Amino acid sequence: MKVYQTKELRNIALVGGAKAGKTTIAEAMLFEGGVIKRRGSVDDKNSVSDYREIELDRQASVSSTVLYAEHSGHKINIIDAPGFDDFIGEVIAALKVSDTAVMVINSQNGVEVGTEITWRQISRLEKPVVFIMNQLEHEKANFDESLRQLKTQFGDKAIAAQYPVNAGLGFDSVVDVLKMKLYKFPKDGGNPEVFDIPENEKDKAEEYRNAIIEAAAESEEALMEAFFENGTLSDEELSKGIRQGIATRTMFPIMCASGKHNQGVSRFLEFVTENLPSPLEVVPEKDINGNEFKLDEKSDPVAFIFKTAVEQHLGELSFFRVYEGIIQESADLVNSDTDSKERLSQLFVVAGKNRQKVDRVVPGDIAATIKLKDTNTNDTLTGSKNQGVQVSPIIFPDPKHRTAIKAKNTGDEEKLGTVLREMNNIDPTLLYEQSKELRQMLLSGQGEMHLNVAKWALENIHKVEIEFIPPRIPYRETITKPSKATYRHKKQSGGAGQFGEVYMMIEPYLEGKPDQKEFPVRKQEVHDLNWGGKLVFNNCIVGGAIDARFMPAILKGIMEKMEEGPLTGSYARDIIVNIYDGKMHPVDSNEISFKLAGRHAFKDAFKNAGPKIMEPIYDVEVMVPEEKMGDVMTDLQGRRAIIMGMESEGNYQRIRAKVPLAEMNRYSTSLSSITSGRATYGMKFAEYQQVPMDIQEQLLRAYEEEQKEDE
Ligand SMILES: Nc1nc2c(ncn2[C@@H]2O[C@H](COP(=O)(O)OP(=O)(O)O)[C@@H](O)[C@H]2O)c(=O)[nH]1
Ligand SMILES: [Mg+2]
Repeated sequence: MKVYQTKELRNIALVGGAKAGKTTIAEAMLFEGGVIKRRGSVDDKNSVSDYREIELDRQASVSSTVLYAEHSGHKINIIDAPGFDDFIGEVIAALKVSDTAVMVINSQNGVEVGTEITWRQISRLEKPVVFIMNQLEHEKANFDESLRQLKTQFGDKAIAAQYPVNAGLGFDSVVDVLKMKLYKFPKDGGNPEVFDIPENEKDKAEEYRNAIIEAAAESEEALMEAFFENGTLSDEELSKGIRQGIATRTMFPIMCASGKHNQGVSRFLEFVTENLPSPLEVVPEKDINGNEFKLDEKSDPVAFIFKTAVEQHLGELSFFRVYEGIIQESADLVNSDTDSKERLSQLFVVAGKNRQKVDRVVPGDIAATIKLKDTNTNDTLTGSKNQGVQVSPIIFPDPKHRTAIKAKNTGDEEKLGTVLREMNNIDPTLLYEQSKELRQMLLSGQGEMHLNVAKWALENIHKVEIEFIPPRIPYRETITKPSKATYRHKKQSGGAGQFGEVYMMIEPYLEGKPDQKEFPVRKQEVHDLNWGGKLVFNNCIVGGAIDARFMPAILKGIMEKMEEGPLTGSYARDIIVNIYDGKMHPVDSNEISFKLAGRHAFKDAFKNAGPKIMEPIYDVEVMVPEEKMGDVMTDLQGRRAIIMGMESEGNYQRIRAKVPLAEMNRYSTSLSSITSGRATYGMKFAEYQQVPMDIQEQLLRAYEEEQKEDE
């Protein structure tokens, strides 16, 4: 393959709602761009992009696919991203290394949930945008309404560069107001015939052209002046203005297509090469210290891994974009994140499962390599002079959906852990953790579909049968008032006996609370508990009633009970223990005896100290379309939420609430059904709070049942 220079590259991400036709358009681009000889389709399960088994099964993209096309001396790198919100991590990674987001709109539906969700990510990353209005040959295609929705949602920066003359059944022509020509597409795609604009379309074409000229003029002072002077722009000025306007996000041009019939796609490729910014013309990427990358070929190499995939018969494939220097085949680089040395023994340009070897990759280009030892997504590889430089990382979203997961066959448990670790390397938004506290393995991701896809892969690819079960809630136990207890451990059977007796007073721990006065504290230990909160252990013994050497054993006994709280077996926290008296036996007293005495005294004292169960409360933030706000609020209130605030943001309301974790099980699923998938949310641990009395009763009963079953 020809080696292209940086200025001959275009990096685009195909994004937008599910089923808009991104993968279909990608296929047509590859066909028009000379990469494939035969155009496959999603429906026939033979597209280049949706080739993974799971994608054939679901007939939808679940991860992004890196592709390319060649067109009039340019290489266009295309990342076809999935549309469902569950796979937003893939979208974010694709946008990160792309210079322009190509947002595909289904002209039957206009702005959809997926459009809005993707838009938020594009805006956050401040990426240039162009739209493709797709499916224009569909009988329900409605260009004008879709255009109106784009303008309402994204402002007048969304501006038509083409419009269809005959959208709907029989669609075959568009007026292109950049070229001021009519393009007529053959029934099944290929090169269009180009005509002068017919008389009856002239006024409309002029109107659209003037609008886009005006928008282009706004991208630069000099163009604005030329526009005021001449009332228009020359073709050359217009072309420059559009490139700049796109690069600086002062305009979002709209192009037309029917991906399915390969209509409009070759013209779109031409538009990409002529009007989209090259990697040199967009806001430069930065390292973590804010230094900009210059895409200089002579510089020491810097490459960023934005995606990792496992390919059959090949192993791990690492996709990277180059930000400085030229990467040669067999380059020896260093991973800035792990300091590991890596050799890039082979370099590939990739189109789905097809790969072609190349021997160098220039700045701005995207390629892949295999067999890296210790490099994952979000790592930077550099030459020795740039060692330590890190490209600012992709910020993946926090998990939104969590479940406990269990291997159906206990023998598979270890394998499950290994496989999940591999899966996390490939998909950083899929997280798992072995929770010691909950005695469960937890799997979290972006939504139910995301986790179901993971389940599919576990069962069908890795052959581990699994089951999803509700995660336990990490309750905490504490006390609300002081209480005393004594316990004598005594055992005399045969040989050496056991004896230990402990007098204990416990009280709630509160920050800054002075010591109790009843028993002067002689020695104090403050323990920060691993699970949050404190245990203060006061030795108040006078006259040597218990030897100091037994105190650690007493503490150990208490700690054991703190780890498995008396109420529900959850961790206990925020307690002060005062050991104020006791008894020893000259022969029979030993550590074991005092440990047991400490443990039992603590348990008894705890039960009379107004014990309370505390539950984790999360800060939840929901972004919901205005008209669904009421329904979402009602649902939240049913979940014991306390609403903390509401702010409007465009057509959306941002609701902030504090909600008990116990009430958030499967929230993503129900929010999605309440709002037809139009809302998003995030949640973060906030604090522990006491559970209401009735719920405490339920939990106590449930624990009792569980204990009985275990016996
Ligand atoms: N009528 C019509 N259907 C299309 C068009 N483009 C895609 N489709 C169909 O829409 C469905 C989803 O297409 P796909 O490319 O997988 O969409 P993606 O989810 O955006 O990647 C498939 O059944 C396609 O055949 C189009 O231009 N016209
Ligand atoms: Mg797709």
